[in-house]
Amino acid sequence: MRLSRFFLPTLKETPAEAKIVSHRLMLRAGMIRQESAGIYSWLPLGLRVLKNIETIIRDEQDAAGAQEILMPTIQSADLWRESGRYDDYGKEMLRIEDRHGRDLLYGPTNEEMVTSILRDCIKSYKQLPVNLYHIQWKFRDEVRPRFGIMRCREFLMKDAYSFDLDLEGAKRSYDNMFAAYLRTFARMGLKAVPVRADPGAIGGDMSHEFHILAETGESAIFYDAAYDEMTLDMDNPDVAALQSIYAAEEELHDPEKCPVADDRLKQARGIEVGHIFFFGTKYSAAMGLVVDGPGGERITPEMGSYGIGVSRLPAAIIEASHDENGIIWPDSVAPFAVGLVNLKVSDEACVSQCDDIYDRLRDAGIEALYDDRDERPGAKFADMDLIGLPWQLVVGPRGVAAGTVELKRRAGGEKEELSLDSALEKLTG
Ligand code: P5A
Repeated sequence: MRLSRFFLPTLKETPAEAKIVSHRLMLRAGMIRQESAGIYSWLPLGLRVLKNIETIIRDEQDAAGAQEILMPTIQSADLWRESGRYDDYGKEMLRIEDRHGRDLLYGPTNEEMVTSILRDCIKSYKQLPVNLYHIQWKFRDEVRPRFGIMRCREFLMKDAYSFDLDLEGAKRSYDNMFAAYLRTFARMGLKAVPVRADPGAIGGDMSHEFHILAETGESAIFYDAAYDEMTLDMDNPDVAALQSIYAAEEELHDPEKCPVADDRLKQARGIEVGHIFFFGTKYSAAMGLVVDGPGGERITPEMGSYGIGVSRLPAAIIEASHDENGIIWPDSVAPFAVGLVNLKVSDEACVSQCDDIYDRLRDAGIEALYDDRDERPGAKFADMDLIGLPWQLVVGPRGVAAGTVELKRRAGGEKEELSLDSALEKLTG
């Protein structure tokens, strides 16, 4: 993509309303735009990151055996009357009336809907276990939307729902998602801390939140130093060992009853990027989801649900990975792999060299953002640092004469003068 054609409305000034660094950088880098309180448009640079994050999540959900579906954003109030949550959910639910006077709502979550799908579509124990997920927009009329897309009203969630025949199977499904979450966040360059949490409006008696440590995190978490000392094999994380380590979100942490000695107890701020729940038959029983067992007995499936804050993740990643000049994207989610910078667009040799590199990168399957604008080098470097692409490949008249290019790694800032072939090799390797 040529930067001269790319819709990238960067801001020079730091927007006054943005209180935390991820919000400031996302606005300055032209990733998002606020439409109304807690409601955002995603501009091309931001959407590319969001899509990459979605892809990693989808990949790990599929690998864990969950199957993708797509449920609507608008739901019927009657479904929620069946579970009893229509009245319980309160003001966070956006309620809508259609032209026929029927009560609808913009879904804040989908436990009821997915339970009704299973109720209508399965009859036998042979059709279980099953885990269905979707990646869909949600609406929660938060009292205080803040920090940009971190806590907003309209947000993208990955939500999965598991159905099992017995408690043992349900715990296996829970642990399976637990492990998938650790892998998912690790692939985004994030170390997530799983902590016991309060299930709140979703219900049930066991839940874990996954937190990214950051000063600006909205939650306080407490955990045993053993977690930091543990080496985790992300391909096959030891879920039982992890769950046995004390770790709790503020509301569940009771200093009186905490089994960890003071000098071993860590306190930190965290951004909640995922939350998983085990709630047994709360929805299946209330909504009459039953299957026939092997001996003709009626079985009410045990359920769990598993959420990831997809649209919160770009902000969480930025909180964890930035410097004073801007964002530092991990390779796996970066909007482009490399920024190709032409320092002098009035120089024919530079232009033809850059055009050639641009074609070769494309042929090698590497996505580049090609800064072909007629701007000062300082402005080009500042923009590249701001938008945080993992590599910068810089072409100027001196290098062209010497047969070299400069390759800079955004994280760490190391620069190397290399022949074009070695630079390309480094990028493709
Ligand atoms: C789990 C999946 C649920 O809704 N039902 C389906 C369960 N869980 S949750 O904890 O309430 O939300 C899951 C994740 O969504 C993100 N999230 C938000 N992101 C941005 N703005 C919000 N207002 C918001 N609310 C929740 C969080 O990452 C949360 O862990």
